[in-house]
Amino acid sequence: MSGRGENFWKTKMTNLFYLYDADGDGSITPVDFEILASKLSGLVGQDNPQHSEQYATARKTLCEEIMRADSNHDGKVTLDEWLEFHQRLRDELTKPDTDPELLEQLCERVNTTFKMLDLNNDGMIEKDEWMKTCQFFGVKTEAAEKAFNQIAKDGKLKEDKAKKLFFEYIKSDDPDHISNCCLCFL
Ligand SMILES: [Ca+2]
Ligand SMILES: [Ca+2]
Repeated sequence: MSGRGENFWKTKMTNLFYLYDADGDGSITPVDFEILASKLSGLVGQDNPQHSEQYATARKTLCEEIMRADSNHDGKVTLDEWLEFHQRLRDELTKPDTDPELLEQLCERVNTTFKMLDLNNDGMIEKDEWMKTCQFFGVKTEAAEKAFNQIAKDGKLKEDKAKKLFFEYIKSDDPDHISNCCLCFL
């Protein structure tokens, strides 16, 4: 892998780390998920109790999946642990015989984030949900719109497509790869 691509990948994963570190204390802990989830739920709207319950479950699952990166089990994911964890994921995804258990975990993670955005449960993310989330994560409107038009079909992003993009995102060290616009559901 070239030095430039490697740097790009590392920067990308570092930025993702800081998105999850919602309280800005330099590590990812379960507290960060509470903060993120409550901010996000305010954004997409939480008007019915069934949604709130699904949301709480999704938050818990996502937290468990991400906390797998805590290799020394001290309850915190540091940036080093985070980078090591994703490096391992990337290596596995690049192999022709990816470890099925790991693949299952990754699917769980992307399904969960997807569901958090898909509040009406129709298996798709619509443009307004996408735009709001992008805005929340500081993606510029123009970039968010362009990205959505590239990855969505008939104005909707489907779950299977999101999964593929997510796997590409973990692997890709190419700044121009389309998956790099998908930051907001990772
Ligand atoms: Ca934190
Ligand atoms: Ca740790």
